[in-house]
Amino acid sequence: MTIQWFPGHMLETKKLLKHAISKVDVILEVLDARLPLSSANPVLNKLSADKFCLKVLNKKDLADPVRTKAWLDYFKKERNRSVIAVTGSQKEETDAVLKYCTSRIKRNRARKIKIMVVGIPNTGKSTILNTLAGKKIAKTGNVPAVTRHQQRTSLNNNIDIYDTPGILWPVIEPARRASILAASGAISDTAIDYTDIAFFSARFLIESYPGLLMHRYDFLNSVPDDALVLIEQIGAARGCLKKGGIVNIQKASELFIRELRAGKIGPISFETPEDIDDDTKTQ
Ligand SMILES: Nc1nc2c(ncn2[C@@H]2O[C@H](COP(=O)(O)OP(=O)(O)OP(=O)(O)O)[C@@H](O)[C@H]2O)c(=O)[nH]1
Ligand SMILES: [Mg+2]
Repeated sequence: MTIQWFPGHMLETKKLLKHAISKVDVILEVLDARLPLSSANPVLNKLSADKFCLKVLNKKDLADPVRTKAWLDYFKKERNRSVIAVTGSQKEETDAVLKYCTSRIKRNRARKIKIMVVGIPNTGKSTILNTLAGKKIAKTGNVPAVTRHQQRTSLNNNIDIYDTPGILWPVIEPARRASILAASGAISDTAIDYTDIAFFSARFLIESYPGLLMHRYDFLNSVPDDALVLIEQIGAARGCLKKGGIVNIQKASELFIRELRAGKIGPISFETPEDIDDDTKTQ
């Protein structure tokens, strides 16, 4: 499966960023802590290559803490990059992000510090901005592509922060990456097939987090080997049925993905730093 979802405002934003990035002091690249590899936009990486970039692993509360720690250790080794993990609604944590940014810049009081927040859709860029500002300035929402235009906000301490629309790239491949992005909620509903994503996610959870599945779905006698069987059992237990008592796989898939995205199955991460060198995982 590849995904193609590149609406016009993303192309516009990409063009804007090409010029705007050179004028800012720091880039905050907001990644999804559950998928720090797949949520890193190669286009943004290229555009920000010469700038100091702080990678913010957001949605820490939804991610596997052991894997997040491994990612923090991994990213700390990158040149011109630093990393921090946060929950976007937590003021103390986002303030730490700001403090880190300002500590990296030689301050000239006459000039405002410019920070630009970038990333793929739905990683929590606008949420972080709102938490930093202490009020709801930017619209947020649990669907991708909520922000459609760049927005500047002046914070108290002589800092201007720019929120930008989440952007992807024209063709998302390989299949594993497309599936992980879709499972996380970064891709529009119009471009994905919920049953495909649910089967992918079920296979992943059976392999990597069987204990969480048993805990959440306590009606299971054991974790099935097969993704279809798992989705069927969840659908049956949760009343996702068609006429005649047959499980409605589409409905069961949607329910499963909703629960996964909301963290109801537990804190999970799709990727570890080892995946970077593991070609077989990107097929
Ligand atoms: N659990 C959890 N949810 C978060 C966190 N940060 C943001 N969210 C939720 O994630 C969803 C997307 O947040 P936004 O701030 O709109 O994301 P965005 O990156 O601005 O998205 P676009 O504007 O579409 O690019 C919203 O439902 C937020 O409430 C977090 O740290 N933890
Ligand atoms: Mg936004």
